[in-house]
Amino acid sequence: MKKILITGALGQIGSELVIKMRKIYGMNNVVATDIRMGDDIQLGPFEIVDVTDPAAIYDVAKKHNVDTFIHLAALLSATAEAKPLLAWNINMGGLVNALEVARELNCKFFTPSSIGAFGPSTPKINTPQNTIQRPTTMYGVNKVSGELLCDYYFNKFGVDTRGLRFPGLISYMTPPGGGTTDYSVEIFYEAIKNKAYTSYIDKGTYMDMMYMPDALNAIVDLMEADPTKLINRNAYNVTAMSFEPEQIASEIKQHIPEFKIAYKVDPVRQAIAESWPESIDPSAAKREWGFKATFDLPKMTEDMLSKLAVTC
Ligand code: VAH
Repeated sequence: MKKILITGALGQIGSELVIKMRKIYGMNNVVATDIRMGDDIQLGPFEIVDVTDPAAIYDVAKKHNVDTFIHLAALLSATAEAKPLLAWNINMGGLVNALEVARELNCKFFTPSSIGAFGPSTPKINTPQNTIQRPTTMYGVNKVSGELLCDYYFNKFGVDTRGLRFPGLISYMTPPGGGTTDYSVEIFYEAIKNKAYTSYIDKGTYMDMMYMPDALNAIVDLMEADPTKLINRNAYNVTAMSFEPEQIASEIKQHIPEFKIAYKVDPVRQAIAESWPESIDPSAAKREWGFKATFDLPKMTEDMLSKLAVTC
């Protein structure tokens, strides 16, 4: 029976992944951990863990006898750019601590990379699985380093490491925090509440995006995949759509005709967005483990607005 430990369990991905994995593998077989106490997530095993404390991670993983380690705890791009040294300590210190525990306890291991692992010199359209990676943000440096560190732990120590380069993730259950792509979530909440949104990302700025249900399925499918088929194991490009603010606004207007978008560009997050690809190529993920996204922009917009209309 799988016994899974998830760090960053109160974050945008973690809070939904805990629920999904508990439905699949059993309530008591998924141990949620974060730096602070959660609330309803405590329906199952929950532990406070500071990922920069290697003993804390080891003790919890040993106590619960986990065999699968999902490491999500990290600072996202905008926060990392504001606090680069803290980001290095958490994103890299936490990752190496988690990898060491996975090595010592022989755990299968997952951690996400990001389209942030690419930089201005990366081909922007249909970005290949293997290409130039010279990111200009601390978050990007963390993600490229993380990909290479996970490759190292696989090649040197035989740790079964796996990872995905996520695009911006959109969810109605947990608001994002500190990301550059957060506008694509905020716009839905504001559309419901105020029928208007002021975007900090400029019109015409394309970024890859994916609806959270597709992201969660991708994690489960990759972790269940046949390891002999995994060539790019730690950094699969995955995406469902690429859009710019005017396009998501136009889709929302199909449901809320009076919705209005305005712009007050944040130069820091705009510069980060412009350093990333416009659209990445997910063909390696499709070929090696059958990646498939099911939500495009119209289908996601309809689902987001209908779900938020109930919760907001
Ligand atoms: C961020 N949501 O904006 C994250 C993600 C591709 C973007 O890594 O930092």
